[in-house]
Amino acid sequence: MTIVITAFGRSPDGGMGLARDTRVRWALEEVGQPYEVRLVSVQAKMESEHLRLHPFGLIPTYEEGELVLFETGAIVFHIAEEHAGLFPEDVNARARAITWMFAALNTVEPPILELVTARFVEGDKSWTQERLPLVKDRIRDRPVQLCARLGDADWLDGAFSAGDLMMVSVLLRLRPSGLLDEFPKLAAYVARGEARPAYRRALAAQ
Ligand SMILES: N[C@@H](CCC(=O)N[C@@H](CS)C(=O)NCC(=O)O)C(=O)O
Repeated sequence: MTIVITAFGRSPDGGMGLARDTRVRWALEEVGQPYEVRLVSVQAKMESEHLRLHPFGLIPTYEEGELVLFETGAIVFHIAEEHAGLFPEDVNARARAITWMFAALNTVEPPILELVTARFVEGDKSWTQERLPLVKDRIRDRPVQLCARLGDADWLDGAFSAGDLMMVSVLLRLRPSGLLDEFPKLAAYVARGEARPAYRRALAAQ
């Protein structure tokens, strides 16, 4: 069954792989599933045709026959459940991989998104320069803790999993601010993710 995802025709980051369709493309590449892409514009995503797929008018969406999904966490979870390669076979290891997916999306990503908002949405406000250092300090706690957990390992819990795919995708959003490079161990972890052939194919397609 053909898999169709949506993405922006013109990505706001100019192709740095930060738009969230990259996560989905990466997951599909890791498990070797071909897919098609339907490009949507910023206007079209708020029209009824797209809102039928995504109630909040965002990208990406995922269609596979009758199944329509939104939210990258749910989409990558589904891909990992359906195809070998992103979840370990051991039940406990699989549960831990899912835990890392949630940690990436619920614990690590929110303060990073706050920085994106502070820089790009509120960047012209008089109080932004005063606020930015506070926002950055709130972000730093998580990378420090992640570095401690990662230690000298390549991946968060044994072999590469959907947990790493999501964590690397989230951490990539730190790079434009220079914050990622403050944590060489984490920067190396992200670089290992980016070096994976599946990621390179996903980025090239995006
Ligand atoms: N939590 C959602 C977030 C989706 C999201 O914010 N997508 C962005 C593109 S990366 C978007 O559509 N932005 C357009 C907008 O905010 O209007 C997910 O992980 O899928």
